[in-house]
Formats: sequence, structure tokens, C-alpha cells
Amino acid sequence: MTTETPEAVSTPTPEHLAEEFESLFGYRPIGSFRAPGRVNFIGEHTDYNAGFVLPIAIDRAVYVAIGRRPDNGADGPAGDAAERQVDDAGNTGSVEPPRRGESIRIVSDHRDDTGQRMSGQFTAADLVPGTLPGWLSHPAGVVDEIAKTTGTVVGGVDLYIESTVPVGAGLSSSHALEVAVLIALDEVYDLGLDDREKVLLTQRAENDFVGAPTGIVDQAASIMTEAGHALFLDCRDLSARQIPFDLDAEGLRLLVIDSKVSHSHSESGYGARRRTCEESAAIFGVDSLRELADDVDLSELTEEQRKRVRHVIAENARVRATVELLGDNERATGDEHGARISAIGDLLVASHESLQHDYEVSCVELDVAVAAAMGAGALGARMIGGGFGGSAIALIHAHQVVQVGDAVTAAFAEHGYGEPDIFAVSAGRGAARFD
Ligand code: GAF
Repeated sequence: MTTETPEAVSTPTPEHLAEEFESLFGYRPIGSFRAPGRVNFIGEHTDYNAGFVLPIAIDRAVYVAIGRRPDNGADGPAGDAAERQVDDAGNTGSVEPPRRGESIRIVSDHRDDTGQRMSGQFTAADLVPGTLPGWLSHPAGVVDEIAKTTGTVVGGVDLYIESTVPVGAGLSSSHALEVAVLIALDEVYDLGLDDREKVLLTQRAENDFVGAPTGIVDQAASIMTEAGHALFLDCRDLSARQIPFDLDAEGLRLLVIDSKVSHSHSESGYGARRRTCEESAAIFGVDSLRELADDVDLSELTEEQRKRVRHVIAENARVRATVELLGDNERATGDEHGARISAIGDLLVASHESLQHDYEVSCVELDVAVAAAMGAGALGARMIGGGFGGSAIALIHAHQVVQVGDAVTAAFAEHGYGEPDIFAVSAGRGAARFD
């Protein structure tokens, strides 16, 4: 099995990032910045319904080293130096010299199929939504939104990116990339954005430039969460409370089970769920499903609408209940403590069942992961994120790491699925300068 502790992931140092940056671009960066991925402990598909979420920032992150080209990127010494340095580093062709003075160059440590570092270059003034491929659209969306929101036109900068957030695992690697790029540019350009503005800006980058109709939980988790805490966020107005979340101190662990599958309908399925929620809210004449009472009469809805709304209302209640149980936990001792942890586990399972049967965003691999983890003694388990693939989490006692990991891996093998990646996460700190 592939169970790892968080320490097993090698975290880059600021000096390493600076050296890589210098070897690629031929000059020292101004600094580096770090934005974590997230695990949403509970509160799924509630964010775009103006509801409640309870994510943690995990101890895996996207790192960005940033520099302003000495000659502002015009053809000349810095461009030539960059090209020469790239040749010396044996990465010929991975970094283009800057095409125009105001261009933004980005190089990632991820490699493409030919073994070259993934890289790209664009100019703020030329950005058009939907024209940049894949991962590059995320930083480009941030640059575009900075221009629209603050009037600052970013240009003449280089960025080098490393990440310890697995891509495609549903741990919000692309939102972490957007946040890392934003906080780097915020400092370099002295944009003076507060946390709330950063959250909303990265959400608009995702919605309007990348074209994904996502909510706000992922960006908020990365930006607003304090180390050792979960973020109890009201997505209606972004008011938040930091909830102590120190699983180690409780003798517990939170496992991520990356199913390594992503089903093709994930994007269309997400958009369809969101539309159904909005249509249902309109039937009740409210702005969002958040406004509905827990016992609202759903009889005038279609069967599909009823199921979606039932999930959202119940999930909001589960988030509030989890927060109460976590708060009470601080005071609880002995049996009482055990009962509260077990009640939290039950809420996780109820969340999964609701996502599986009412919201219908789970998939067989995630259902198998949850069932196998529970069968091996987990306190609770559920799928996380948008669904249709990605990861599940399992809340377990510290001594169960191997037992639960082995059971899930064995269940995947029995079903003929590929081997999942399983690792423990803890509540890390939110995005910040890294040196
Ligand atoms: C994805 C989205 F990006 C979030 O905004 C949220 O809606 C989540 O799915 C489901 O809770 O991660």
C-alpha cells in the first residue's frame, strides 16, 4: 500500500526555489509564496448555495517563486541570459525568451510527456477567456482579474512553480495555484488586497476566465485558514470562525484516499447540480437554498430537485452539528470524548450517503473506498470535493493507519481498480509568503 505520513512528502525550501528560478531565468527572484490545497472536512456542494463549509488547509501546497525581469523583459541581456542559463541547466527549450516586454513567463516543475518542464507565456492585454490550455488558464485568469479589479496590468514578471498537491486528486491543486500566484502578485505590485478580496478575485478568475462554475470553499480554505484549525465559513457573507482541529492531540488521523479516477462527466455533472439548485431556489422565490428552513415542504419540486435540495439542507445542518461537536470536544473527557468523535464520524458517513444517493455525485470507486475504510474500523469516511472521482477521506484512530490503508487498497484490487494513493493530512497554515 502507499500510505505515507505528511513528512514523507518532500517540501521545497525557499533557497531551492530561488536556485531553480535563477537557473531558469538568469536572475534572483524577489521571493517565494506558498498556498495550500484543502480537504473539506464536511459541507459539500453547499458553498454555491450560500451555505456552510468546514475545510482545513492541508500540509501540501503550491509554491511560487516570482521575479521582475531586470530589463522588464525587453529583448536584450536578461532575455539572452535566461536562454543561456536554461541551456546550461540542460533544459533547452523549456523556457522561451520573453516575446514582449510585458509578457509573463511561467515554468512548472511538472514535466510533459516528452520530459520537458511545463511552461508558457502570455501577455495581460491579450488574454481572452477560453484560449489558454489547461493549467495555464488558472494563473492567466488571476492576471486578468487583477487588471479588471484593480486596474493593475501585470507584466515583465517570471514565475517558477512547484507543487506537493497531487493534481486531479480533488485536493484543489488548481485553486491553490491561483492563490499562490495572486499572493505573489499582490506583494510584488502592492495591490493591498484583503483576504476577502483575494477569495473573491480567485473565484472570479475560476468562474469568468477558466470557465468553471465553482463555489468559494477551496479558495477560502487556502487563504483564510489558520494552522491547526478548520475554517467554519458562512459562504453567504464569508464570515468565518477558526475551529481548533488538532487530530494528533486527539490520537486521531485523517486519511486522504486518492482514487486516481476522474470520470468524464465531472464538469457537466457539477454544472447541472448547480443549475438544479438555482432553479429550485427560484421556485421558492429565494436567492439561495440557504434561505430554506430545515423542514420546508418540498412537495412542489420534481423528484430530482427534491433530492438535491434535501442534500443541501441536511448538509448545512451536518456542518453546524460537526462544529458544535468539535467545540464541545475541547471540554470533553473519557467516554464523552469518544462519543463525540464517534458522532462526528457518523456525520461524515451521513454526508457520504447523501452525496451518493441524493446529490448523486459519488462514483463506485469512492463508494468502495468509504465502505472499505468503514469495514476496517474507521470512525467515519466520505467522498470530498466536486465528486465523480478524486478523493475520499477517512477519520481514524492513529493506530489504524496501516489497517485502514491496507483494507482500502485490497478492496480496490478486488474490484479491479487501479491502486489508490493513501496518505495522512493535518490542518496546515493558510497561504503566505514562504521565506
Ligand atoms: C469543487 C468546487 F470547486 C467547490 O467550490 C465546491 O463546490 C466543491 O466542489 C463541492 O463542495 O471543489
